[in-house]
Amino acid sequence: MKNREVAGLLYEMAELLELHAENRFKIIAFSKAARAIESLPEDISIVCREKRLQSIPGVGKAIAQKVEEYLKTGHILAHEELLAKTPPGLVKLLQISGLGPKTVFMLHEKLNITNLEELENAAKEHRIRRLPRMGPTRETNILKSIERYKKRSTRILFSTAEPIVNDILAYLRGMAGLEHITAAGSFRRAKETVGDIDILATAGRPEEIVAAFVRMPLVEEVLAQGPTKASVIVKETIQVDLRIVEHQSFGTVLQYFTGSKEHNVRLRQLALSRGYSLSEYSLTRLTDSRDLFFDREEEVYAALGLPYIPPEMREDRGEIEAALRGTLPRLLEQKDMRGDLHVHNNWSDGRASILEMTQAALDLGYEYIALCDHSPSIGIAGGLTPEKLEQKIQAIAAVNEEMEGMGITVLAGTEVDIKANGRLDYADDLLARCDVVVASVHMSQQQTERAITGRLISAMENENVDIIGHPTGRIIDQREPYEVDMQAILETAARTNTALEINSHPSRLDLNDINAKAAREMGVKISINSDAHDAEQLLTMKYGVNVARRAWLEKKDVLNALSLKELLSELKR
Ligand code: DGT
Ligand code: CA
Ligand code: CA
Ligand code: ZN
Repeated sequence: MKNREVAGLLYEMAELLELHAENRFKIIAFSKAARAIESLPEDISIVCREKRLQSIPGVGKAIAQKVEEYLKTGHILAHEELLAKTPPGLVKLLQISGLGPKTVFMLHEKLNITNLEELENAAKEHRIRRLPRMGPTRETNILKSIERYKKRSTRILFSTAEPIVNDILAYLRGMAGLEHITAAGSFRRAKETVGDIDILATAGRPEEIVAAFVRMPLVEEVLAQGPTKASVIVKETIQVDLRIVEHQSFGTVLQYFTGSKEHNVRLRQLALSRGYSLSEYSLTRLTDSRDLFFDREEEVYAALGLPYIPPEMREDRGEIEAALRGTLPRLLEQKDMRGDLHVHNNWSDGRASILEMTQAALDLGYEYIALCDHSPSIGIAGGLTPEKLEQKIQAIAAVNEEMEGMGITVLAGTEVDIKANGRLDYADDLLARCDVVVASVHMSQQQTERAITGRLISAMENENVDIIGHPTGRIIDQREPYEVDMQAILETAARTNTALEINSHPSRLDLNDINAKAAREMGVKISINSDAHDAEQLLTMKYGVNVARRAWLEKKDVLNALSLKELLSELKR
């Protein structure tokens, strides 16, 4: 199928037209048509042969002719003419905020600037300020925008976006006339990182909400503002898009802007196969073009004959098929968590005492908490000598006596290091006396895939090891996962009944959603642990629960969603 190819070409035409300051409507027409063709469920060549191109929504006569030209000759003359008069790096410059098509073209004509680097050099050498309508201020602003653009290309952690979203929603909820408001996009799907923040609302007087939004104290720059939408920058680099939409379409709009794009493409194909065309505005019956409007998202799925699919699952990873078969999982929820099996305390590098951590766990409604200190080879983290670990086991017994009847049990744990040679950092008889053993790789992460995989496998084969901590070692944006044969790890975990951790530290989230989903499919248990070093960090559990939901995990798949009694019989000892 050439659908993607054709769509790509039309998107490019839209960008080129923008650069040459062509008519807005023409530009919008090209990107609309591109989007429609991209998600078309049938082969564009067949549609063309059967002279049905103009039945595709958004494809008019002029664009249909260009598509036909491409399919017949392999090129579009108008596209080649546009390309011929446009240096390749120029299109990208449109993404620098404050640079419109006219300015970009002028910079090209007067200074022969063709890409970002040349633009930056010209600004630094003060060649831009001498141009008509420019001056020193605009030159400085261009430099600032370039800096921001460079930073903006990186995504932000979910946990960074979360307080921003909460602040914005709380702020706008205080406005008169506001009805619904919710975050959409990757944030609503609880992805580990988000590119930008999307917010949708309905309101009686949209202009007033948009005006309040761009004037919020945290807004640093307004990128665009219209009667029903605006885009702003907060915290230097984070883009937030607000759209105020029609009340009657809120269900379809929320569905559309929650994404993912891949899920939406599949859903629209399903709609077509059932005789409907699904857009952000409505579900249109193809036989009589009648629009059905939904103000609730559940109704959109129901109208297509599907149960509600939770946002975290909307990645086209089989959720639509599962929904059709009626086999969607009942996703784990935060309130299902009964304890935390990997937290630290001040016996090693933690900041709170055993008692403080236990009290905090009790306040969260947990039934148990496992206090895991590092082992000796992690010297910098104050790893416990074997003697110290013995003492800690006794101290925990004393705490349990003290907490008798309070409804919480403290488990004596350890996060034992898996050494470079694959051995564990404590003797087996000592490990056997712990209630919970988490084994993790910390040192020699540069080893080959074979070596690291071997270390993890031998740790899992030790009957004292209950959980593998942060199994791939990745830290988002800072450290790549170590080389590891995940398939072999999952097979061994299943065979030895060892749980794998979803470490809920917001920069770790290790296992990630994809690996955790594969683990579930192989019957491997998951333990979601905060790895908290103080009481407050216990609250990061929710980020691990997000990953678990994106991995389709149910309560029964998660070790620490079990009651204490069930947990103790599940653990190997
Ligand atoms: P992000 O921001 O990169 O983390 O990811 P999203 O998923 O939030 O993407 P974004 O902000 O570009 O758009 C929000 C949603 O809008 C997206 O998940 C699906 C929908 N959407 C946006 N553009 C398109 C498109 O070209 N085609 C389709 N089918 N859906 C789109
Ligand atoms: Ca987004
Ligand atoms: Ca967006
Ligand atoms: Zn740890």
